[in-house]
Amino acid sequence: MMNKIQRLHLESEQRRRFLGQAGAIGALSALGGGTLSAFAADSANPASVTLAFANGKREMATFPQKRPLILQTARPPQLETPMRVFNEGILTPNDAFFVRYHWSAIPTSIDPRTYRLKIGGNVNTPLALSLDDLKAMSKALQIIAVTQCSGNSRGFSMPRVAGGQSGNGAMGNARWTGVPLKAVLEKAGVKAGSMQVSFNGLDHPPVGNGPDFIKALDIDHALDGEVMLAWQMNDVDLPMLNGYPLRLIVPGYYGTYWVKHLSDIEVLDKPFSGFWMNTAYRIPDNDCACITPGTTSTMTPIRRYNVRSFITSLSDGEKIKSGQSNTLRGIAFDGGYGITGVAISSDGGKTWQAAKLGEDFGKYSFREWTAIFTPPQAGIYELKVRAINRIGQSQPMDALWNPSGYMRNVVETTRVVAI
Ligand SMILES: Nc1nc2c(c(=O)[nH]1)N[C@H]1C(S)=C(S)[C@@H](COP(=O)(O)O)O[C@H]1N2
Ligand SMILES: [Mo]
Repeated sequence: MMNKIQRLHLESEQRRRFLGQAGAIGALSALGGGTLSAFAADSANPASVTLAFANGKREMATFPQKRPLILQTARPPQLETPMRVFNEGILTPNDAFFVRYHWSAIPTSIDPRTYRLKIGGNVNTPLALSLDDLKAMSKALQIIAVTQCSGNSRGFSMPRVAGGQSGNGAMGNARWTGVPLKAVLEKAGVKAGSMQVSFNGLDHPPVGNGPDFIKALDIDHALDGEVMLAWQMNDVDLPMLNGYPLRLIVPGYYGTYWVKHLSDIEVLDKPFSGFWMNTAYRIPDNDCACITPGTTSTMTPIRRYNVRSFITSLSDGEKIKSGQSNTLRGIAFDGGYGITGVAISSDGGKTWQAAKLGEDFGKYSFREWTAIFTPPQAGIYELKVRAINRIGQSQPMDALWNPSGYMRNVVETTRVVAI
């Protein structure tokens, strides 16, 4: 355990690093309500947490506009949401929403008056749109959708793989407000023969050092009316670390496509070619996106989420009373077909009981579920949760494996002790 002085030192160290990155003196004021205050460690706000895999100890750290979150790296900021947050409600609060970046040169201050979104390439009329232009363009679109990092839960991969060793908290669910990407592309006039659209943000690699983070979508996907440009998250401006002032929302698709601080859109008359599509974020090109460790496969870009579900009301090792009924609660989601069923087992998967689904906030949202569990006698119970979606996709009982630790969606197990 760290003592209070060490903790404060760690925080001020992180604060210095974060604010020092772009040398942005104005960062504090630009971040407005951002809180940089130290926090006191107690059981609700521990100074560190231990994720349930080897070397899983992580400090909690406070970044601008964020409550203490699980620290993966400080430079660039990579923060994970503690699982108990997902039990507080179906929308993940902005100050608890996870953060992921690839390069440390991230913007810490952006002037909304001079910010412009450029649209160019294979279009009739290249555009440079202000935030006001965007807001005036079409009726605002709202959608509740999950963002999940491809490598969420990577730390549980066996055999272990390289990359950020995340627990299950590199995901979140928010209400996004913006305009359909389609409206912007139509305003620019997409020329015949266009194949893909690429997206770049204001962050960049350290000078002369590595490929800029740019992602691409097929033209039909970009024009589907659901992919959107959002300036609000849960009804307020995007937090800086989640992409202020504008980010791409790609419902049902892994977070890697949700480009933050979006600044350049380019329509392409041929497939995009770049590191973050051609080399990184690729999965085995088969139905399970999986291979046997030690073998190889042809690879394809990662796309939609598979089905996942979690118990959020109890954590591993928690004690409950035998003979008393407990309401188990949790969340489930998928890549946009919609969750149609959730089942619970209290005997390690031998028998299952249907859970009750909560309110439907749309096919891209977390879906709440509840189930009653009464442990008949004292002992250890292996609780398992498994969801199924509209097209019959579910979760494997044994974890699937791929070399990047992407798309983990094994049936989760929570062991509780009835006393
Ligand atoms: N500009 C920019 N956008 C980005 C990234 C990035 O490094 N730079 N990372 C992507 C990845 S891999 C993920 S998982 C999501 C995370 O979104 P969040 O930080 O808002 O949680 O942002 C995506 N958008
Ligand atoms: Mo990611």
